[in-house]
Amino acid sequence: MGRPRPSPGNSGPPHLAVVDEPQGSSVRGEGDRLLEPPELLRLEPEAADELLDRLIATVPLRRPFVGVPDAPGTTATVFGDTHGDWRSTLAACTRFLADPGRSFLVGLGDYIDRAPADCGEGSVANALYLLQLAAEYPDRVLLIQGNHETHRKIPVLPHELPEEVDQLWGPVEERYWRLLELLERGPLAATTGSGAYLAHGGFPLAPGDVPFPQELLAPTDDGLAEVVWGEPAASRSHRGFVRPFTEEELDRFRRRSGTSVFVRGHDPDLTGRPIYHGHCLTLHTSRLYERFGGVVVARLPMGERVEDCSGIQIDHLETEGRSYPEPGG
Ligand SMILES: [Mn+2]
Repeated sequence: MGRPRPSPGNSGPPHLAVVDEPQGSSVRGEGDRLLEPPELLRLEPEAADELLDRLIATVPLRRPFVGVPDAPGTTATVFGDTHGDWRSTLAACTRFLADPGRSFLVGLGDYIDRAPADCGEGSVANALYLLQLAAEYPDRVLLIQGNHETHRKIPVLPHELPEEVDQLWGPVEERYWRLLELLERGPLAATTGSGAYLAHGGFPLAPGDVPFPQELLAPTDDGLAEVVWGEPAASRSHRGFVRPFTEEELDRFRRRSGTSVFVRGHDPDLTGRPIYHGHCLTLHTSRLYERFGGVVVARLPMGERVEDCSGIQIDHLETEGRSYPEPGG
């Protein structure tokens, strides 16, 4: 355990605030350890407040766009929407934790809301578990925001996080706001030196003359919506909130961003199915949607260049097709 890092502060909207660059130090104090989801669900209100205090002091505040440089010999475990299914999150994180020095963990957003019954207040447990990892491994873990994390900017339904917080620790609204603020510290999008663009839904459709990556570092309201709510025209689950992107638009975005493949979440019906000639891959990592394509994560090379989805391995997690006893039951 090292010296605790200074708080990134909260003087403005997280997306606009100055980033606290990761320093790589361990952030837990003496006796602190990674709390597993079942333990998180048993925390007393005071202990929950202490954990939130610690996370607020230590979870890195990212810029809206993060470029992860080449990291030869490493891979990233990339997971899609977990929606409170912390049992699947644990299975994904186990792969990362097996060798954190030579791997990365990237979440594509939507960590909360719609939790399975066998996960209890799963949004809270899932979020707090992942945030602990983001604090512990600041140079290895990225929690990209989905359209459920940007609820304050663009309201989403269902949004069950506030009720879950009340259910666990009583009606103290402050805890919900603190937890949501922590989830807002993740970037909206990232690229890897190996050629992947990572975001929850899409990319800015009309950046005009704004050069990459400025379109993501300071997104317009439309650009933000297109990144977190974006969907390909090839998806059957059109929410219609933003105009779906075409293959030609993705090709243009790939050229201007210097990336070759887009890895995203958001649309269950496309789970594990490459589209647009192998240049767009959608992941879901929740049992809620497993009927569409399973509970999957991707192994993304972080060193050698990936030209399309054929360079990315898709793994089905052991939670697929399973149900578990309800926690505390
Ligand atoms: Mn989504």
